[in-house]
Amino acid sequence: MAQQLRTEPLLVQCPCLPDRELLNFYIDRIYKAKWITNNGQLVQELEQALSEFLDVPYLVLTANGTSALQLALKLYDIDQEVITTPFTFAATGQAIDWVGAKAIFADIDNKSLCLSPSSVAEKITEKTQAILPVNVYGRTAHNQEFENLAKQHGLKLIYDGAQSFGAPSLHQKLALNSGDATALSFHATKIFNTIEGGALILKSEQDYIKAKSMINFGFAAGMPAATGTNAKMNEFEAAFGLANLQTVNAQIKKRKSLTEEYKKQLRELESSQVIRVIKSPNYAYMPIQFSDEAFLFKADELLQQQNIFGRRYFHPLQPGCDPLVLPIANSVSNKAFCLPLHGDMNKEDVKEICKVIHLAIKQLTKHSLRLG
Ligand code: T4K
Repeated sequence: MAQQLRTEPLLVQCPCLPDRELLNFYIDRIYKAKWITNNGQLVQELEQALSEFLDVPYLVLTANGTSALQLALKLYDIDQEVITTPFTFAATGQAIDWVGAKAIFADIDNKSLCLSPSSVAEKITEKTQAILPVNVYGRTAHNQEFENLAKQHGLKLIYDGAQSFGAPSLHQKLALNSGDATALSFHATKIFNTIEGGALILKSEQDYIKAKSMINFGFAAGMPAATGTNAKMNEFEAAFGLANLQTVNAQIKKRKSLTEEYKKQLRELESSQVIRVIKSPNYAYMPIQFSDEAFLFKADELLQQQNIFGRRYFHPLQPGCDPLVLPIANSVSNKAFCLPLHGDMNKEDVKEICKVIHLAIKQLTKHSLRLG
């Protein structure tokens, strides 16, 4: 491989920064109003704009995706067992733990990489109160089966849709409108960001009013009415969001064209089954799955030598789970790798990354490693 030329690291994600003039317009409004948090005008505008953009009935903005998940669990008084996936970011299990409930891990489906309904069905006990699937890489699957299971056993169905932000589409509609509630993350590294931030999508006005109160110390009509928390988004984050929302479709388009280039460059490795290119329907991530963990290690090593940094989303599995009884999640977690994908890169970057992956495979197969 040629000597490292890249002076700036190419990271797995890079935040989308809004147009400065547009951001200043919103910040000027904050200065004029002298109102910087507690359900200010910009938070209200962003809430409305996002409900329309995502085409969802009710949406409550929160401090981050983790607090949106905690809010959903508290909203439905979940304090016993919640069945979820081991193949997700640490926040999913931690949110369950934080509200005093217990995460019970079911295995994932090998094709969708999302929680497997048959594995969930095996874990339901009299203590189960909710099913919490995760829209991994923006994917969503088995929604009807989960609806049926929840209905049959009287369970709440709460989706972790932290990675699910996307342009309107049928898939997107399904991803955001299933179950009782869906938590979103607007963290800096997400397609749409408010620096830190998140939202909870809800189906009923009653849940919406309760959730709005819960993120503001349980206040109702200016008085503390129930136990709540402080999970509010502030006006500067909302300003960032309102400005970023103007360009989010362009961002998604750029990610789509980079994803297509990746697919083109990796086609040969995919047809020889050395890797599987995993679809991220909203272009949130560029995940691939190696047929052998050794390929992953080699590719990562050679990429790092070129100052390029992918990420093992998600490895290891969630703390507290036993990988030995979750064979599919364990195998996928050992071989999945997210390549850089964001608006700050171009097709030449993609070609370089794929060239390094080809080289890694070549180096290892030369040493007669058999594909699994
Ligand atoms: N559920 C799921 C399924 C999730 O994926 C997440 C969050 C949540 C729940 C919880 O939502 P939040 O409470 O976070 O809103 C990052 C994000 O921090 C996290 O939000 C996200 N998932 C997760 C998948 O990715 P790390 O630990 O990988 O972050 P970090 O700091 O290593 O950054 C990732 C890459 O981005 C690095 O290469 C550095 C780069 N970066 C990062 C930041 C913050 C930048 O270039 N600029 C930046 O400002 O978790």
